[in-house]
Amino acid sequence: MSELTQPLGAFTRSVSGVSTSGSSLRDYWEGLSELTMSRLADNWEATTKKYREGQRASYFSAEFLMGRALLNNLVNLGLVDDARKALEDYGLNLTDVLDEEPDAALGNGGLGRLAACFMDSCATLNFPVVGYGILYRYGLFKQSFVDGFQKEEPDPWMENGSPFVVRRDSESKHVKFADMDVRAVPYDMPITGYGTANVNTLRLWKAEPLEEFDYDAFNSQRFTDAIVERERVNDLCRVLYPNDTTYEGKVLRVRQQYFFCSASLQCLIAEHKEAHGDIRSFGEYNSIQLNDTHPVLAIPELMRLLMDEEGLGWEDAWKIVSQTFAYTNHTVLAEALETWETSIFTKLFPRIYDIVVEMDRRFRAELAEAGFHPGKIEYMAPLSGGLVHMAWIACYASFSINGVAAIHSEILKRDTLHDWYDIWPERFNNKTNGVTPRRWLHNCNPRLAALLTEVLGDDSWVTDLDKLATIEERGNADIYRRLMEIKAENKRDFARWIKRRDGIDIPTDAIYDTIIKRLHEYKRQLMNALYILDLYFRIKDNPSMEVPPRVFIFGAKAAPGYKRAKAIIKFINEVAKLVNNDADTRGKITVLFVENYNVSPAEHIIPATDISEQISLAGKEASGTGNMKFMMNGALTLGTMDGATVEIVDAVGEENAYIFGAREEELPELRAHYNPREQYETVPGLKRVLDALVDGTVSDGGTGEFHDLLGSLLDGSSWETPDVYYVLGDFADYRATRDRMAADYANQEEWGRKAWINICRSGRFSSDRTIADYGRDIWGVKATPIK
Ligand code: 6GP
Repeated sequence: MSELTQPLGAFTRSVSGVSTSGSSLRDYWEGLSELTMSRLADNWEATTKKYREGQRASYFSAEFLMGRALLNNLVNLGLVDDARKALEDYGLNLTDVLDEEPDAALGNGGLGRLAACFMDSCATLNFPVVGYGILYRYGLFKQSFVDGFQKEEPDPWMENGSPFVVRRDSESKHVKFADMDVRAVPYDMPITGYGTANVNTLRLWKAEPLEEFDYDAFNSQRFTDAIVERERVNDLCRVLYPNDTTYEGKVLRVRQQYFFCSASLQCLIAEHKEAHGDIRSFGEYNSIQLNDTHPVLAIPELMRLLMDEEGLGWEDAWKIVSQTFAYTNHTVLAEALETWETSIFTKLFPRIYDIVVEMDRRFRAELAEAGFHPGKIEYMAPLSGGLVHMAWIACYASFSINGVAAIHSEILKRDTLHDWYDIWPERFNNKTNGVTPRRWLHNCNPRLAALLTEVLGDDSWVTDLDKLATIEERGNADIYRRLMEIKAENKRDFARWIKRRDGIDIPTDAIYDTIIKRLHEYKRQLMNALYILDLYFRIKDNPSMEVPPRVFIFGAKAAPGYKRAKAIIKFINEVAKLVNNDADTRGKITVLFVENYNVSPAEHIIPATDISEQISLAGKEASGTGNMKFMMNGALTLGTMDGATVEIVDAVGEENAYIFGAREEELPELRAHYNPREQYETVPGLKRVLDALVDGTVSDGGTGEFHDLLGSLLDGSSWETPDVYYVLGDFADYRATRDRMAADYANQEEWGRKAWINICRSGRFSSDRTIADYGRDIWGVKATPIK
């Protein structure tokens, strides 16, 4: 009997309220989760106490795409084997129980998942860093396909509470808007690290009415008024906005941003005063990292708190503010630089608006004094054209401004934030993203993890991924063969998983070629689908054509209001229907669009993948982090020179990756002479697949969406140049490179060798490296182990 059998039974009975024999899998999940929480409680408290004493950092983010917590915590606490045995004693298996956990999908994509990897690394490095965000009731929508179209449904991820969040009533704060007062209640999530006793905190705020009911209204029969008011407050945290680049529901969005920034700052100020007495030293002890512009309201809010609540003057407050904030930009897409109508500010928080006005006045004066051109000042000012420019406020107030991959940081300096770079070059720096090797290698790919541990002789790579570089030279034919065998077993696991989840059969003896990321035109999932359709036609032309069997895997959500992205989803599903059901291609090429893509599906897909598609138009993908996860798991990259893929290629060498397409620096010249109609006429295969959009080969269900897709590629419109993302321009090279890559797969030993090199050189893409860089260069924090 496992040491955990008795306590597991007790916790399960207590959550289910019945005997263990009557408990459901879900009850066991909850029981095991509660048990896990009980094991980390003391260290969590000790860590929280200890961090309050010294230099610390806070990570402000509107999104944390955490995924599941239980396995991660069991691994970190060293409890996996005990838990497995304890469950066996009740006739259950761990995998089934883990599968009961809903994903905490409190983020859209890259930026939110990055925040989650950062939390993991901060804990593992014993860094005094707390994450602050919002406890959304509904995470990113649940996606299903109905007749190939994306349908969205709410994702209530913790309707009955969650064992991994702890409500801390006593630390509630009061957040005031001009039109409502709310109570901000913190819900804390423990963040365990690997190989450490430290337990860090992610603090998520929930909005509640100050009083459950307005009793006057209630008693005077205005019952509905009381309810309405209550619901207005509850609306605040109801839903995560399902957009990662543009925003809707503006007023509510701004309200959410202010809400969590204000509550978090109040909390930091109170803690600072308790530890150090004097508010004036706040900036010396605190750094706040702004995860894109969503938390930028923290800047005027900290000014307000320092002046109105702490009694400082503008200069003193500004000095603290400019010691405190650091800003990370996550995209160069122009539509993502948030601006808000000033009317939203005056309506929600006139005092914050006043502060922004004063910030604007001072900024303009400073620049005028320094002799800047009035036109430039007008462009850069926090307030202009009736809008508040959040990114400009961030650049003005922050001591550090960083991009998330080398090429991206260069583009920021050259284009997006060029004017700021001119004035404050010393603020700019690069922090190439990373991913946690715990979740994305050790936990999701146990077979590969075991091989790495065996070859290295210990598992120190789990917290020091650079160690893998030392075993590269031990690669040999036997290792490459074992690597390919592990991949094959992972494919069989994946096939079983998708069969069980969605009832879909896929071949396992095939190349798995994957694109998983938000659906966006710049990421060019459309180019991928066009290739598949072209390959389909080529096989139809010549049914005896020798092709290695391939499974093309897609996973993507489209923002509900992003029509063209949804049209691309429908198109991919149509291509899947065509290809999967044709006798000439069945078994040779299979298209699988994994519904409701999320963190947990990624953990199954990535270890099984051979080819990592990173095919954005060069210059558009800030970094990408999926590219790193694939590399660590031995997939080879098929990609453009974009984002962090550039650095992956730098690490492994062009000969160990498949690179195609226009380079970012070539594009202006190429664009100047670009004519997509000419591509359509001359590039082999292109005319046929583009015609297929509208000639009845595939159907958009009478919506006209495929006509629009075709039009966007060939003709553009009055507001859009044709083929903005150069799909037809890069197609020929993509096709040739992808064909070559598939052919190369036949040489398994050589493929295994390349995969090995990719794995062994993935060290610099560990988020431990990234966080060590942030800690040293920006936050000035040190490892603070409690033991
Ligand atoms: C994403 C970027 O698109 C992606 O390239 C990057 O890897 C990721 O951030 C993490 O840095 N951006 C977002 O998710 C976003 O919402 C506003 O940008």
